Amino acid sequence: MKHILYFFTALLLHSTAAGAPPNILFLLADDMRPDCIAALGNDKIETPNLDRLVERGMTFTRATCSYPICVVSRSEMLTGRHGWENGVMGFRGNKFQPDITYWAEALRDGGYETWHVGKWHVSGRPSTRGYSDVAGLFGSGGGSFWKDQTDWKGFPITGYRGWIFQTDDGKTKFPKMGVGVTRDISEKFADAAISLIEKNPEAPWFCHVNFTAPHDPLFIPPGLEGKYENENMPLPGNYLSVHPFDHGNFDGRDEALLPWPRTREAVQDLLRVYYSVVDDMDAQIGRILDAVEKSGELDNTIVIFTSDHGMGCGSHGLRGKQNMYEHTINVPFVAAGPGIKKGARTDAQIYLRELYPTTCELAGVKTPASVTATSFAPVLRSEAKSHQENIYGYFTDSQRMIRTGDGWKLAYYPQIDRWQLFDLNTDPLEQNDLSSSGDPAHLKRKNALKVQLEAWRKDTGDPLLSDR
Ligand SMILES: [Ca+2]
Repeated sequence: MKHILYFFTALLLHSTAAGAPPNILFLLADDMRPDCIAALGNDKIETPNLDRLVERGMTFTRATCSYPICVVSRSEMLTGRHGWENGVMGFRGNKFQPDITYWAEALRDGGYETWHVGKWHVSGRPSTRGYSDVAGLFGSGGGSFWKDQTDWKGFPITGYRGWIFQTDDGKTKFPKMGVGVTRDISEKFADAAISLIEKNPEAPWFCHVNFTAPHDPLFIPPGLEGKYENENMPLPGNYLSVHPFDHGNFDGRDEALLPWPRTREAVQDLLRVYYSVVDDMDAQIGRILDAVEKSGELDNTIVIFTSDHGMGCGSHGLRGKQNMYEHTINVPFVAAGPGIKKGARTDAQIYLRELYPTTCELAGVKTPASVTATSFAPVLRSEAKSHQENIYGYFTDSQRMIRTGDGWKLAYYPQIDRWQLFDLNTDPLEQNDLSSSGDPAHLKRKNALKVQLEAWRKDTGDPLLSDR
């Protein structure tokens, strides 16, 4: 029956698409900086499986998350809408607006099997957001099984407290698989993804795998003890012990994970464990890719690897996300598969929420009317070199940002009326704020970007403007 249904759906929706619709394997890291893939220039970390993906596909060096916390970034991806448009904005509202067609719903309605694996961090359940099957679902609700835990350095855990593996309806919990993040959790997510891929259905599939790595709490994964040493961990080029001003999150949860000031030793020790967790996730991604290959579907599968946002890890004196700097607003982003050029790099500016219409286009599935994001499939097909002229970022009421295609960035901190202007072409690490340099050319640039940022905020309905 399933195949008959698929046949008719396929006739309706794929009649103009060339060849069989591709499977889509979406691998999402959690809080991973964009500079943690060996093949992209980090010789202190080992990521052989992501390296192979880089060789097989296209790397985006300016893929961005728009809003650097988990829930908002993921909600943008699932809806193909900006947070101010979908209702989940991390402040002043965290409820999806009605009449939204979700990413997996669109693909399911287009004839796809839609699978969810791993962390569930948005409202509803996978089955109410369009996923036809789940495995290794990890979500909140295990409080009664929770026992106090500390991370690798003995710090009491604040992230994923009482999260637990469970069924889609949340009624059955699996405490034996661990409560909260465990040392081998990436392996469990990979096991679950493999169990779905091995079903090898006739219909094309969309497999959405949400890892928790390398989000805190951090522990050295099994088998990696001693692999990374503190003294070999280079400090980020823009390391500072303290951020020069309160960017609006000094008292946030993430920033409490590392004492102020951030010492060199503490940052090195953090990176040692953070790299270990990325290394382990890479190995688990390798296992998932092996399973796709074994199923005979690798050549017809689009593999996308990215993260929901980046992370401070000592850059600019910040431990956490919740900032507009490149290490955090940017994400690692690699896509490989049919029609995508091998070993390609692009600096085209894209948003994570654009994955939704992009995958619909690649799958030959109609993009629903509720989606406002734009497909960057032309870039993936090497038909276009650029995409978004400007990228805009936001965080609560405290940060707004514009980054232009020619490499200028203006950040605004409304609560303290402070500006930062960076020329990313000459200052990619954002160490030289030009906003009050006294150079008339910089002032002219700043004013031009201010006008564009203000216009964007007005057009998209920045809730902060309604306070005026
Ligand atoms: Ca995250």
